[in-house]
Amino acid sequence: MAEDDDDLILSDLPDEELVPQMHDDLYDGLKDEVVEGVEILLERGWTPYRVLTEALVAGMTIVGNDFRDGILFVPEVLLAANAMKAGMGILKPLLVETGAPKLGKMVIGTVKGDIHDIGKNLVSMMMEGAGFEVVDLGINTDVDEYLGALEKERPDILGMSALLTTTMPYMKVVIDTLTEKGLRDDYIVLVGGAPLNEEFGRAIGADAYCRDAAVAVETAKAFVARKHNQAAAG
Ligand code: B1M
Repeated sequence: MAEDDDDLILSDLPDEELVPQMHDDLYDGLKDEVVEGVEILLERGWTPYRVLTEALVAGMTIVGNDFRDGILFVPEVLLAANAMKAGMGILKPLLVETGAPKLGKMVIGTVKGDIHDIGKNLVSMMMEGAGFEVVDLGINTDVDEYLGALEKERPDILGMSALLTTTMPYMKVVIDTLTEKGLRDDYIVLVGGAPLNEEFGRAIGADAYCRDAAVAVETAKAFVARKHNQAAAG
């Protein structure tokens, strides 16, 4: 951004100027400034979730739009993503702070061929914050890695993330493999990622498509409660 911003003292800005400034700083990949902005908002009493959605996710949406429109390119987007991750790093311990008993367990990973992990990380954070235990397999996860983790961890939920139209069909490969092995009904399968929708979720045989991290938490809670009720009744 412009050199005039060099002298900008973020803590002097009121919230309504600080947040757009943080969007600019995220856009410019200014990690330290994004972290500082996050800390200032927290000190001002913002909830971690509000900082996450209004300052970070909203800023990343602007980055995404300009990436789509050919205004930003991969190196710039990587810098923005790193700044976003640094900000999320501050929020994570606050979002996952919970003394509540575990509601259930989820194994999650971004599918094979796909290295986008910001959304998945956000879902993991929010799920942990809501009281789920999360085992994160990372990016570029192939079917054997998913199956190995399911066998080892015995989670209630399998979560898959994909951000590319070319990688989202891999979710079906994983679900079909579970079906072939007679394991499909052992897990609640939740999928998400920007190019997906409900229809796609249904078509590949997932239990639900989750539009965002908050929906993922609500959906997970509802399915796990249903599973426990069925187990109690059966
Ligand atoms: Co990429 N990229 N990217 N990228 N990138 C997109 C996805 C794209 C839409 C940009 C665009 O053109 N507008 C486009 C895909 C087009 C398409 O497939 N139709 C694209 C492309 C093309 C590419 C490359 C191919 C570019 C290239 O190399 N030419 C390449 C692919 C590399 C690969 O994966 N093999 C690539 C690379 C990258 C970077 C490395 C630079 C970086 C990723 C850094 C990282 O993740 N560590 C990057 C980024 C940052 C983006 C955008 C700009 C932002 C994604 C993001 O983090 N969003 C993205 C544009 C966009 O999405 N508008 C784009 C913020 C995040 C909070 O949202 O991930 O949607 P999201 O997650 C949400 C929900 O979707 C949901 O909850 C989350 C939180 O609310 N959700 C789940 C997600 N996963 C879930 C799982 C669940 C539940 C909910 O399980 C239960």
